[in-house]
Amino acid sequence: MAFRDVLDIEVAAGSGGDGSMSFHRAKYMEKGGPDGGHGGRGGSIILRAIEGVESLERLVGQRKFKAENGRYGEGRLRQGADGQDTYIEVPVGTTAFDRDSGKVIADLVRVGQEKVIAQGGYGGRGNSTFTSSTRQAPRFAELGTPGQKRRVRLELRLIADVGLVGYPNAGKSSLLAALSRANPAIADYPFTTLSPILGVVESEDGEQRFTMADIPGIIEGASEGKGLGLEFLRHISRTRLLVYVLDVTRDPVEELRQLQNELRAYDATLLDSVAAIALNKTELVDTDITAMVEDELATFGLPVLPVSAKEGLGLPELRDALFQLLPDRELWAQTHALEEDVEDVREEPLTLTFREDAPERGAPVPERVWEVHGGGFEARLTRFSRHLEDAAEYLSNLFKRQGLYAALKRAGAREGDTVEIGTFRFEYFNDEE
Ligand SMILES: Nc1nc2c(ncn2[C@@H]2O[C@H](COP(=O)(O)OP(=O)(O)OP(=O)(O)O)[C@@H](O)[C@H]2O)c(=O)[nH]1
Ligand SMILES: [Mg+2]
Repeated sequence: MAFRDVLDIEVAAGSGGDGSMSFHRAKYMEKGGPDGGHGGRGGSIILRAIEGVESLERLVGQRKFKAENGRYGEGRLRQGADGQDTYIEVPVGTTAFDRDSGKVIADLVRVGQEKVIAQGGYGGRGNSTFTSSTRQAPRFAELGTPGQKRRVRLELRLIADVGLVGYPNAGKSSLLAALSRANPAIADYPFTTLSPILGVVESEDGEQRFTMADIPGIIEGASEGKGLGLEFLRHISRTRLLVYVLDVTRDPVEELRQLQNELRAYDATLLDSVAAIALNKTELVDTDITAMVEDELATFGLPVLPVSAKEGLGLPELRDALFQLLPDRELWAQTHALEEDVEDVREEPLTLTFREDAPERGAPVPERVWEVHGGGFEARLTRFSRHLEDAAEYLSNLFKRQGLYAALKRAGAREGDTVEIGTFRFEYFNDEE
């Protein structure tokens, strides 16, 4: 199975069902009361993190996800059924971005974690809701609202505690194999590792463990696309500890300098990570050579651990050092949490625009008109677009309660002025004076 760590999908939540406009009917009864039920809620699209799927590959083939619409309400106060939610199962470590805004909308770091990425619409209320002492037979009901639609990018970042970085052939995979039960391909040609591999490293007493990620080798110029490029650095962008793996027989100081340059080009904050150096293949050189290289590497200010993945030298010391150095998960999370987009549906602020329309034929004065935008009033209207005329009185009372009349008054509206919201027009009055 190919390893896939980025996938673009489209999601559409279900619409809410419309409320019903209905009147009770019974034998021997002329006309009963309103009994239109509410529409059901639209289904949402929910991401759920599951274990053990290392790649997004499973999802390929399905790029569009839709959730069920809510059913409409019916007479006899029957409420429409809610639409079913649609779950998309993704590997732990998946981050979802809104492709249009670029914002992070979900960041799943624990198995079982769920996040709604497209909200289902609301069901409309049936006409039975809108009765009042003066309105006993409302001939209107509310429409459901549309479900949220989004273009989403899913990105998988392995959630490993420790990340191995180094030039090709430095022995990263050999180290992972020596420290864990993982079984990565190991060979003496560059770019043996083509996709990230995870292993679990246990402490000697078996009490503690951390996960370690082995990623493809990085070379000078990777930031310009040389070798396999830097894309795989995404998977170590969230590790708490970086281990630079260097081959003592090459030029470790120069290689580390170049590695850090490439990391900096990808994401400069990577260089702030807690890090250590595993100086590998030390069985191939004299101990004084290793000691000399260790001295030279001291200028980087990082702990240096001489090892031989092949011969098993220095491995217990390396492992113990990594357990010691690994930053506390909770503390780390506090400073590295991705910002989540809180999905509050922000209403546009209310604006009132005044204009004078030319007087109608025969009328003595121009018509004074107030255009209303924002404040949620237009959205409210569209929910009654089917029975706008019948709902007019209800709506103008509602808008009054919601402060529209007060705002108009402050802006200088006079009795008899026309208020215009989209295509809906009504006369302004102020019965409180
Ligand atoms: N002599 C010696 N050879 C080693 C040691 N560690 C790894 N090797 C050899 O170095 C070669 C590369 O090892 P890998 O573990 O595949 O290296 P890598 O860093 O994962 O390489 P890429 O996946 O290509 O980036 C293999 O032939 C290993 O057997 C060591 O400690 N001593
Ligand atoms: Mg490898």
